[in-house]
Amino acid sequence: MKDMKALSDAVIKGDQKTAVEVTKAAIAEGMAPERILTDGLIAGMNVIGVRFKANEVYIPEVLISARAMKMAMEVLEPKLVEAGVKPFGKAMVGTVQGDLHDIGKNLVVMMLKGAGFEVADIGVDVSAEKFIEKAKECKPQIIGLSALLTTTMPAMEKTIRALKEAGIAAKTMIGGAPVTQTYADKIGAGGYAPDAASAVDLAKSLIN
Ligand code: B12
Repeated sequence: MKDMKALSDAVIKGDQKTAVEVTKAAIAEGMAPERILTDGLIAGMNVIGVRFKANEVYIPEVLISARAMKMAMEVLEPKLVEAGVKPFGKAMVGTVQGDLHDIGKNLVVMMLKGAGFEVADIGVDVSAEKFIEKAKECKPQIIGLSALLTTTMPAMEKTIRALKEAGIAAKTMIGGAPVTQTYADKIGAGGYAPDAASAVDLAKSLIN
């Protein structure tokens, strides 16, 4: 049986080729897709999340690891669907209206996927109306809002208010360089996280 440590190590190192090869070999050997996902891919991304929070690795390493995970997921995903494996939770993430910054938002999306969430990335410059429309379509448990400009922070408040008024039951979480816990409390967001790894912990705590 393929050793899942080899897969998690490949994700940690960002070694796409090995990650894909080990995933294919494990599937060929009949290993349960859920085990490949949990003990291999998610385990590797968890390590990256912990190191990122501790400033032991930086954005480029996270992106490279996420890319290796993504390539292996392309091989594994049909098997997970066949096996009826349910995602850990459903999230939707977007950058609010007027704001085009997406590097941080993309990292949050990648880390959530790495933690086993099914994630709808609804892009940048997303109006409150579009958040509502997409939430009705995707039915997420968690909605993440990102803003990098002080001038677009009020769009977070507007969006959260509009989501509540539209009866969307999902929990909201916000983030981005100018955002704080105090601001999250002020606008009635479900939570705030300072980085992508903490966003995963927050999303998990919000759905539990
Ligand atoms: C890259 C960048 C750009 C790129 C964006 C490219 C892209 N595809 O994203 C470009 C060149 C397009 C750009 C444009 C502008 N920018 Co700019 N930009 C930056 C810069 C240098 C880096 C931002 C970044 O990507 N950081 C790295 C990521 C990983 O960090 P992050 O976004 O904070 O995300 C982390 C956390 O915040 C958190 N997080 C993020 N989102 C979320 C969401 C959730 C739900 C959660 C839980 C967590 C979370 O997790 C992430 C990962 O750990 C910053 C300066 C800086 N050092 O922050 C300025 C900065 C944000 N920009 C600024 C400005 C002013 C602009 C412009 C107005 C410039 C202009 N005059 O045209 C335009 C605005 C365009 C627009 N309408 O959005 C200012 C904002 C000042 C302010 N106080 O509002 C900054 C701070 C630069 C400065 N010092 O003046 N920018």
